[in-house]
Amino acid sequence: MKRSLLLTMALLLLGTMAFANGQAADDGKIVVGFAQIKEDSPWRTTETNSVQQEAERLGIELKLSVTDQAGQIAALRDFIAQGVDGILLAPQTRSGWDEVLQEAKDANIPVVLLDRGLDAPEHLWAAQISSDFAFEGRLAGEWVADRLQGNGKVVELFGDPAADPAILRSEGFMEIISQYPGIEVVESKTGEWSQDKGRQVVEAWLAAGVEFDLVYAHNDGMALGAIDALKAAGKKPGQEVLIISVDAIKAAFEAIERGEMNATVECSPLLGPMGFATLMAAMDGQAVDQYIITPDSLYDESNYKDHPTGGF
Ligand code: GYE
Repeated sequence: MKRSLLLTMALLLLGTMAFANGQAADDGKIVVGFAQIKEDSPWRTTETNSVQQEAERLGIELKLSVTDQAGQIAALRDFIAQGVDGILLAPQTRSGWDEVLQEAKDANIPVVLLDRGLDAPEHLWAAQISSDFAFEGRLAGEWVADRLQGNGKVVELFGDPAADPAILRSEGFMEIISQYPGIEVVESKTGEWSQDKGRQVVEAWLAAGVEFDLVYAHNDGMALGAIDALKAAGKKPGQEVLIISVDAIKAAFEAIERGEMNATVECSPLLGPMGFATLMAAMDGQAVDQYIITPDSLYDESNYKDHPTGGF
C-alpha cells in the first residue's frame, strides 16, 4: 500500500517535471510551432511546404498556424503555453512583437524569424533567415534604369507598407532610381501581395488614365495581376509596358517565356532546412548568426532559362 502510494507520487512528480520542462508529456519528440502568415501568395505556400517537409524529414512534430498578425501573436502564446521546444515565426509586419517575444524568452523558447524581419530588440529573437530586401530593390532599380535608358514613368505595386520586405524593396529601388531624374514613380499603392488585389489596383490606375511605361511589383503575384489588368485593357504587358517584380516563382518564369513579363529578382522560399538547422542549434544553446541572408540574382528574358529549378 505504502509502496504503491510512493510510486504514484513519484510518477506524478515526474509527469509534472516533464510538463514543466516543455516536453508536454509527449513521447520525447521535439515539438516546434510555426506561425505563418495567411496570404494569397504561391510563394508562401512553397515556404510552408518547405518547412513541413523538413520537419517530417527530421521527425519533428510541427504545430502550424496560418493567420494574420493578431492570430500570429495568439498562436505564439498558445505555443508557449503548450511548452514547444522552439518557434519559427514569419512576422507579418515589423512592429508589435516585443511583448510576446519577451514571453517566449522568459519561457526559454528560442524564436527564429523566417523570411521577414521585425523591429523588436535583437536579444528577444535568435536569428533571422531571409533575403536582403534592399539589395533586391537595388537589383530591380538597376535593371529598370538600364531598360528605360534613364527615362520613363513607373508605377509601384507595394507589398504591405508595414511589412519589412516591402519597405526595404521600395527603399533599395528608390536609392537607385533617385539617381535618374528622367525616371518618375507616378503611382505607388499596396496590392497586399496578392494577384487579385494587384490586378484591381492597376485596373483603377488605367481607368483613371494614369500613363506608365513600367510596373515594379514587390512580388510576382501582384505582377501577374498587373499583367491581367493590362491585357484586359488591350495593352501588351512585357512590350508596351515592362513588368519587373520579385520572388522568381514558376508562374513568373512562364510569363517571361510567354513574353508578358520581363524580369524577376529571386527570393528563395525554401527556408525549411536552414530554419530548422538554426532553430535546433539555438535550442541546444549554441551561438547562431543573428542574420542569415540567402543570396539572390535577377532573372530576365536573357537568362531565365539558367535558373537551377525553373523558378520556385
Ligand atoms: O516576397 C512575398 C510574400 O516575406 C519575402 O512575402 C517574403 C515576401 C515574398 O508574400 O511573395
